[in-house]
Amino acid sequence: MIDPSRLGADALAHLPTGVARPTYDRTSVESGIVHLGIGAFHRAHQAIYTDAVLAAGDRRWGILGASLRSPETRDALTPQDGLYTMAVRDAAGESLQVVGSITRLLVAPEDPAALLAAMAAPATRIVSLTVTEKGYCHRPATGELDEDHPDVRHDLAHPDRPRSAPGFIVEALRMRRAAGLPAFTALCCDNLPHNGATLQRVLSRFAALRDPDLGRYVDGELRCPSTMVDRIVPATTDADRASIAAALGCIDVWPVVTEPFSQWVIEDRFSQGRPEWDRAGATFVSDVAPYELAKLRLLNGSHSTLAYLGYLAGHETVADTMAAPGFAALVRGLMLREAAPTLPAVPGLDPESYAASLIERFRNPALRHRTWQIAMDGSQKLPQRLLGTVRDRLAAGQPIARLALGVAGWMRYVTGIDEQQRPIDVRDPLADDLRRRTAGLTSAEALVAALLAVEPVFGPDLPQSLLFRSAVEAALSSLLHHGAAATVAQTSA
Ligand code: CS2
Repeated sequence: MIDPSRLGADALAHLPTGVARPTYDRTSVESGIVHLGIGAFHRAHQAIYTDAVLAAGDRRWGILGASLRSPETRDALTPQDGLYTMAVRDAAGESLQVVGSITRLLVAPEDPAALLAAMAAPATRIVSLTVTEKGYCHRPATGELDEDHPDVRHDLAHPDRPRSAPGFIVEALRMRRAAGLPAFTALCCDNLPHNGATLQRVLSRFAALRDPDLGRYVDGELRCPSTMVDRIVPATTDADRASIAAALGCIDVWPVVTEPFSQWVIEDRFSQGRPEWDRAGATFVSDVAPYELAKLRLLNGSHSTLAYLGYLAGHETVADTMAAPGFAALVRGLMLREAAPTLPAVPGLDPESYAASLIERFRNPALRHRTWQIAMDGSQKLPQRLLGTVRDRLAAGQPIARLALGVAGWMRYVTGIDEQQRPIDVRDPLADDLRRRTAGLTSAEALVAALLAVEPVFGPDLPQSLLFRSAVEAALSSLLHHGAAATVAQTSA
């Protein structure tokens, strides 16, 4: 039964003229891409580039989206024929676009066989992923498969009913091989270091644990190009739903909100062809590494630092945090004085203007990007965002004061108690372990000792560095005694 008040194929013709909408016949679209993890980031990034490719006439690249965890997105978008709205916002205002590139949605836990069938289908040429850093079942400090991960153990024991992304991908590859079909390309679109190589390593090892011959096949036949993905996409709020419904004249249960800026750099290494995403603004290169490193260390390193210290200082959003004394200077210093000197040259990227554009993006008053949202999964994010930079600075005998303050902010945050003695809702795969390790500890020395011992985060080397330990202890001591706002306000630019 069509709900006239709800966004859907029938509502497209009635939308206000200013709202962009799909101009192509969606019924002629083939699903050439299966995407794992249809969260807001994917829907404001890859799905937008792909929508433009479909509009340009290549109908092979529709997206079949699958959630590996919850049915929410499927439940929201399926009654809307897969359509949803992207709101692009900045100080100048808002523009709306209804997006048509996602043509079907599945929920893996409900029907793993249906997802495997879609991934093993002849038309499927690319399997892409945004499953967040923790969705790869790897050890963040080393990038190796975590063979003790409960989902890995489950999927090795039940290969035809996987739970994890590695489990689904390897089983689908086995099915394609058995059917005489070529391997698809596996395209990681998450903020992992060397994300293509990390995915390849995880999949090859998982396959080898299942069957050494399958391991050799995955190693030899599967291509996992690396990518650098960039767009700030806060979680959608009810206020967003209400304002967008008012602008559309109908209800979209799950729109996405984002900024004007978008970047996608992709290693051009696909086994069965790929969409011309470059015609929609993406960049194909032979080596993504310099772009990825710059983005992870400058943008994401600053984001995590702002998230922990901003949250502790009582700021709900990144824009609020940037308006408070010392925070803009702190991240400018972290980017230009500490991170940028560790980067190789990046074609077309000047660190000064890149840092200035990031500061403008962080300041965007129209985006309510919560510090709490970015603070999630720090144990999975810190290695590539701050600790890699720390290692390079220590190796070069260079100071690390601002990086150490970012790490100390995370340590203070994962104690789970804020500066008003209220509990913090710490979301992290290691949250229970981190809380156990810090329970009852009050001194900077004791907290640093307890948390540096978390090897999946800090590895075997950083706990041995007296320079690192003392820098983090000094920063944490200031946070404990003076609070985040005062500590940041007195940090030099
Ligand atoms: C953020 C990223 O939540 C987070 O961890 O730092 O999602 C960030 O917004 C994107 O990487 C920007 O491209």
